[in-house]
Amino acid sequence: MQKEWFKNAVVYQIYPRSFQDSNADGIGDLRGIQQRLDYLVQLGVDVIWLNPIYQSPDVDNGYDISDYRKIQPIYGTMQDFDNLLAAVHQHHLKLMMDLVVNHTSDQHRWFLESKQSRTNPYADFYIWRDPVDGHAPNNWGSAFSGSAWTYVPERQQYYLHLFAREQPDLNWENKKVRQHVYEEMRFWLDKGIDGFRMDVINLISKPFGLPDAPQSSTALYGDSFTAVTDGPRLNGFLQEMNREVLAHYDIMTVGEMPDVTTAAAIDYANLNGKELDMVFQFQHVDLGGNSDPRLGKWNDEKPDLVDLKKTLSTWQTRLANKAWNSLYWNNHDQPRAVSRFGDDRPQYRELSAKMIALTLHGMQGTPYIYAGEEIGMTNVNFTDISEFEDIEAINAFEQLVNQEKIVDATTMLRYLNTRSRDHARTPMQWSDQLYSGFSTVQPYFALNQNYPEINVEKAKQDPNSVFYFYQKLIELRHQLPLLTYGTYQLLDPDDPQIFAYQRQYQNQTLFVISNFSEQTVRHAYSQEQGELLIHNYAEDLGQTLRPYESKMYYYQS
Ligand code: TEU
Ligand code: CA
Repeated sequence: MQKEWFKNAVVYQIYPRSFQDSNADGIGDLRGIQQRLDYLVQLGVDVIWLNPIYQSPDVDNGYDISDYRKIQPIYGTMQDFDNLLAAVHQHHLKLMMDLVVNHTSDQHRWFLESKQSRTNPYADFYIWRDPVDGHAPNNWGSAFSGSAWTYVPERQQYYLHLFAREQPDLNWENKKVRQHVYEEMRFWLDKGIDGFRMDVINLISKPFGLPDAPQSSTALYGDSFTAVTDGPRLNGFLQEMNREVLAHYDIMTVGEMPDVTTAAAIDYANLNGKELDMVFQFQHVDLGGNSDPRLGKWNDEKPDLVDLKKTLSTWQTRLANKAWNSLYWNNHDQPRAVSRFGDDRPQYRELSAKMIALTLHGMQGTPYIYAGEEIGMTNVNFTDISEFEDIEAINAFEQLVNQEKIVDATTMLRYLNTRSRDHARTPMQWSDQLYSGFSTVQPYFALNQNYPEINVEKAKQDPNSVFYFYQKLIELRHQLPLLTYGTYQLLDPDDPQIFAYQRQYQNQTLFVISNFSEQTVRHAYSQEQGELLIHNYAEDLGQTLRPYESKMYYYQS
């Protein structure tokens, strides 16, 4: 019997270092998470996804793992982990861990040995190539700026790193690498965890021959993601991983896949259960761009609503009955949902946070809530590059402003204030106490200074808060099979202000109608016999939608 529980589950993503500090060192930890499980039960979520908590030099906040079987000491001990897992299960929750196996840390013992010579047992665990004309083997660039190749004199060769030089890519063509990875996975699965989120898993199969990537005339390097995404052996690797590991456990899997298309996702998240349960696609979060390709994701544009409607609807309709969608607005790599897709000005923040929540949670797929999204936490307004903590932002500023001089500092700060990952890493806002109840000492990273107004304690005292709206949406997903199994049809695709769609299942129909604008608009979707299930204003005026108003009607014929 094909497991189905992931189709009804709602996932809550916790960025451990920013969630709850329990030992007054200003850094979130495992015991802190355990203290907050009752809160998650009250919200109503089913699964917790933890970003990496393994031993790491923290070059990329834990996405550079130096030992897959040790807990990063700042988060606690393996006993703390075992206690947390037991407590999660006692609260009838599930725990999904982050699997980072496209690369390791350069401090991992496999790499420390691999780089010593061309003949040691780990020599072929990474992607080593001879120089070409004294230079890097091809034109690939790193996602964190600079070349994707670093030279090691001991071997007189370069090694590949699609991310930081401290994150060498594993050689998945080597069967020993795959077997070692499967062993690390079994170590955690045998402890009883309930699934894996798989980091950039569609990058693990590199194109044969490592050919040059497409390179715009003005860019310093080629776009390695374009060259590497969905490589020739990816299906084979995922099917082998499924046969050898995943299929032996009742778990949930989600593959993070930058640049993945619907066609590829239908393969990787196929309902036949032979690969992964679902993928994280990026097409909606990558909307908005600029004329200069050298700037990549850095711009200050809001996504266009018509583009957003078409992108999300395409994923709904093309995967229907073939594969399963994940549903998300943000995560630890994205700016805060209400700032990016809503309107975080005080007069509209809560309304638009509820509106975007309803819009997403009415769709087919597994919803993911990023810690703080459920109380409408917002982006910060950083004023200087020294306030940023993330390697991606710091390196991009250095390369684009100081080295290539493509953009001035003020403009780049505006772009970073729109898209930087740092916005997702400010500590969780629990109360209006000093340090927002996150810690009793200065947190490792800046708190958003609006925490006295935006925090869990305040949200719990307001029946119309974003928190209770999320709680109701989660409850509806658990109650209405239509939300899980219903068909999806976008309505009025070209309307520039309203996002409206219809779900149908047996004799039931659901309408979701959201006004993404600050104008009052009229709509004509409601029918007399419809029941208003959830609504982000106090009262329903029927045929009009006030600024950022959203409603969900339910009909049984
Ligand atoms: O992210 C991969 C990824 O594509 C994002 O980093 C993307 O490049 C950008 O940040 C968002 O547009 C995963 C992890 O989620 C991220 O935190 C890690 O930094 C990265 O892989 C390397 O492990
Ligand atoms: Ca701590």
